[in-house]
Amino acid sequence: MSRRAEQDVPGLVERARAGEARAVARLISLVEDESPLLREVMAALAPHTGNAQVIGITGSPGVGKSTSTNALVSELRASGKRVGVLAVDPSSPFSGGALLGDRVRMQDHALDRDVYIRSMASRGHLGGLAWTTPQALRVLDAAGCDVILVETVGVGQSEVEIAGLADTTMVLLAPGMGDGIQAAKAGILEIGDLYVVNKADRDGAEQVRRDLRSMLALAERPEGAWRPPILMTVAQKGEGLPEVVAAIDDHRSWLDSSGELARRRSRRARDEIEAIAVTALRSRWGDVHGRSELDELATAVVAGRTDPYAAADELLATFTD
Ligand SMILES: Nc1nc2c(ncn2[C@@H]2O[C@H](COP(=O)(O)OP(=O)(O)OP(=O)(O)O)[C@@H](O)[C@H]2O)c(=O)[nH]1
Ligand SMILES: [Mg+2]
Repeated sequence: MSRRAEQDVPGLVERARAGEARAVARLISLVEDESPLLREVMAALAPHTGNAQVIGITGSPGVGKSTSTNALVSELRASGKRVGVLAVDPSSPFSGGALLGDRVRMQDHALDRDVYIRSMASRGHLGGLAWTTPQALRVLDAAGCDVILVETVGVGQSEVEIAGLADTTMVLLAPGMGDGIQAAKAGILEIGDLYVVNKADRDGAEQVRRDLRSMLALAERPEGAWRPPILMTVAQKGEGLPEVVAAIDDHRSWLDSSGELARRRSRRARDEIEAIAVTALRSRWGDVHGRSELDELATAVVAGRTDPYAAADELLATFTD
């Protein structure tokens, strides 16, 4: 793509909407690079978003997220859906390569025009997925993806974040990963809309399912609340995947009928606005002549010349000037 074509935002958006993979790739690169063009990109994309169903897939390293994603893509393609896949690595500062999905590449779908696969780092100036992922989702959504699968490894806060980004969050577990009892600790019991025990061909899968079922049973759920199902799969062989797709569809119907879809999406938009606003604030407080306003105020607080409340007021006042 010529330099000029790379900068031509309306042209790029038009080509991305027509399903041109290179234009989609370029737009996502602009997101990753936090390009100054992003503002224009997001404005051009906005009228074309809101159609894609976003499915988060999370779980410990090696449980089979990429294998399951690959198998899910096959199922979804069989029903004629256009699919986007984002593999987000919240910890890596690198981008563009195969990060997650290293062990299993999704080569089955490499030549399919209606599947768009991308690995992405989340440098996260605000940490984790907050900044880049929602914008990459917008690109794929506007590019006409019916479903977007977001694979992210469940470490630290990231599984909680993915729950904020997705319409449906699928938590994967597998036997032999110490997942059974760990699940409670990792906080995954609150975030799953569906639970999948993968590697059902291995010993211990049934035990993981039983443990999970008894832990989920302890959660109090109000009348009419969604009750997360537990499914068993052998992702390598595609076994159990049609049932997973059916459960995703059931969850989608519940999201629509309960009004939860609208609530989740508006919460997501709120988080996104907040992330952008906070980033803008932070950049205003950034270093000016080697020392930031914030540093000056911190020094004053430490020295007892002012207190943190007054300092915060002073910081905010720099915006209304
Ligand atoms: N026995 C068995 N092995 C599986 C199954 N699904 C995946 N695997 C294997 O488990 C390993 C890890 O699979 P991945 O799909 O790469 O797992 P992942 O969760 O994406 O891994 P990371 O991205 O590194 O966190 C691979 O060697 C897979 O072939 C399954 O159903 N049964
Ligand atoms: Mg993977």
